[in-house]
Amino acid sequence: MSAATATLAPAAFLSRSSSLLASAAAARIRSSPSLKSATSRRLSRGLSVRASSPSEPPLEVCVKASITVPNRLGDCPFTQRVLLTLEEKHLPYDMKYVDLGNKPDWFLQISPEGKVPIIKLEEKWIADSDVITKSLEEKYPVPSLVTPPEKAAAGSKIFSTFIGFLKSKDPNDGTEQALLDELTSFNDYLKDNGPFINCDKISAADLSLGPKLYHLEIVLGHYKNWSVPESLAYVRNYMKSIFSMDSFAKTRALPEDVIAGWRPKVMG
Ligand SMILES: N[C@@H](CCC(=O)N[C@@H](CS)C(=O)NCC(=O)O)C(=O)O
Repeated sequence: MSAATATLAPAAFLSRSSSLLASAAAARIRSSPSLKSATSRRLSRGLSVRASSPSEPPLEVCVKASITVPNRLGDCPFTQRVLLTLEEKHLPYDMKYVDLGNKPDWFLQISPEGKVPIIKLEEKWIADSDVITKSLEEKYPVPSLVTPPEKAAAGSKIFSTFIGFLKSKDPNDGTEQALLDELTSFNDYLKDNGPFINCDKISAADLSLGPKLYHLEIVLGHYKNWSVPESLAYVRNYMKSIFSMDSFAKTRALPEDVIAGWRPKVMG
């Protein structure tokens, strides 16, 4: 496999400092999340027990490559969801950057639909962030990221209404209002149940929604000079909290990639 790879391992496996190692075969970056997030998370969620053994090899994940910087993670919210899940479960992983504009043969052989993310679990490549995150939860149940089923739909229509508004060329077609309605309903939900979807516990639904809200903020700001209204303070605080998590900072795309990635949808 000729893809550039980046190995990321959790703090407990590595020292606090990050180091850049280059090899002739691949650019291999080892870094660690700060101890701060793991410690504060442990304090707020109780004692966490590692489900994987430190001797287990890193999990292989195919991710979208950046189109603006070589050998860097690109702008796929579904990929970030999977990486956030790995980070929050303290599982080491190896990223293989895939140029989606020119998909290599090795990738098409393991991902017949040609989509990222895909992950190798028990020698089998698994596609789709829904399936992947469920499989990770089953195989590595501790720490649990399960969202209680009755809460799992909170905020789930924001992404589709965001895309509707982004693509719209008619300011009076109701797409902005549709997005505002969904954001308002999520704001009300957070007011009663927050600060996260499952009270004070980060869970799978936040790890799915967070990257989508990150795209929303960057793309609507850039293409429509639009931002989440200040009156929706619970949503704005939610976004701020999620975007400032160490795991989020470590797995987020560059704003330039997010803007470039959505350009065809805006222009199309
Ligand atoms: N439902 C899939 C969606 C994955 C997806 O659409 N990935 C995009 C990148 S963000 C992709 O690989 N697109 C490549 C293509 O369609 O050619 C998931 O949740 O993983």
